[in-house]
Amino acid sequence: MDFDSKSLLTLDGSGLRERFQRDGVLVFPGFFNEELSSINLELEAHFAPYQQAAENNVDTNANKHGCDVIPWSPTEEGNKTFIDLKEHPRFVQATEEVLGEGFSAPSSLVMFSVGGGQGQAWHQDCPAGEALGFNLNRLIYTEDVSREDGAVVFVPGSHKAGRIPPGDHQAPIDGEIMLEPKAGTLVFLHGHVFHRVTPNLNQKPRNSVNFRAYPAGVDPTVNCIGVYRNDEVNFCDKPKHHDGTPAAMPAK
Ligand SMILES: O=C(O)CCC(=O)C(=O)O
Repeated sequence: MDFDSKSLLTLDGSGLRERFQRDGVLVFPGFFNEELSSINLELEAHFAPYQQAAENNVDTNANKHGCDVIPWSPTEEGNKTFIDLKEHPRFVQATEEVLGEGFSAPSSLVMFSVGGGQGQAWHQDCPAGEALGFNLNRLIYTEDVSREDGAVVFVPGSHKAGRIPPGDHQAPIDGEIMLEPKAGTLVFLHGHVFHRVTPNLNQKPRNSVNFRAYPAGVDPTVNCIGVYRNDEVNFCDKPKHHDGTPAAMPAK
């Protein structure tokens, strides 16, 4: 299966939708270009203190052991660069082609990890099942991401396979594709697709920008429960801090 082809950019709306329904994944290399430098400046400014703290081994809330993803919601803070990115006309159009009219995208989530992070264990962003609906991850990579930085791995078609089976957090699953996205790549990833991020093997920080979107009528609270191979995590009770192993469910 070809997940790194520019041809996706030339598919018409119905082609995109059909391909998304089949695979649960669309990869658009080079979707963003001239926007990248200003986004990277914003990211650098926001995350510099965290990076500095990590380099100096300072134990802050943000880089506590077992917390290697530091989240940021820039549009909620009124950050103009990220608001413009979210409203980028081709980006909105591609989303509409895949999800249909009336989709919502209430939030933004930048995930930053300092070097040496554990990546993210296999998961689905919400419980599989037609009734609840799903989120669409709209992931933007603003810098080249290599295998050593933390590749994103997904199993095409697994959004139709029900709950992710039990197993090891990073053990390969049949049919998985490992993507090392280049700067400017946009990935549309169905929230039920099995996916993970491989551990960061170097000291280079890694980030991804995610503007999650929901088909009309789907409540964003579908994302409250993250589904891991051996566990579930209630992110509405607990902030999304991945450390490669799921946090325990709060006692009922
Ligand atoms: O950072 C990435 O590449 C993927 C993020 C992800 O898995 C998620 O937001 O659920």
